[in-house]
Amino acid sequence: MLPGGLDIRYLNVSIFRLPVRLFITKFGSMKTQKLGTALFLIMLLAFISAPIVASEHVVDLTGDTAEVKEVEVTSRGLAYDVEEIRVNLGDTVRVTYINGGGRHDWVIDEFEGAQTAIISGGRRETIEFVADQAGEFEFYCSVPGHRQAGMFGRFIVVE
Ligand SMILES: [Cu+2]
Repeated sequence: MLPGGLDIRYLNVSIFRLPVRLFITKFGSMKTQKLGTALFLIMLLAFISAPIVASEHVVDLTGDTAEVKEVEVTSRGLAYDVEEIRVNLGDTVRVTYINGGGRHDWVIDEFEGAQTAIISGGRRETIEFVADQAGEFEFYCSVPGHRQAGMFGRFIVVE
């Protein structure tokens, strides 16, 4: 997903389809048609592989045996570099939020203490909380408009 909820796959379709169609219709000879087909296949491959290239950054701590589960989350612009964090029910989780620029925080509503202050770019803050309920939650930036712009991720507590 891109900021604003735009899916990169749909973006690729619209970017690639039009030039391919123009290319194929503009040049009618066999040679260019073959070239057009090859070009189309190359672009189709790019379209198919795009979701793999843009794979999510998941931090899975469910197999981590440390007493405190530690994770670093950095933001660049209006996005965190981590899209999903997985822990076990009852885990003590230590999150270090590193602000890559702008004014942001890192918050989960459902867990006590799962909230940094709003900090400036270049600063970091470490918080600790207990993941005392199972389920899928969302971490996000509470600065108005940022969550809507894509500054959020999943926090999954496995029972
Ligand atoms: Cu923010």
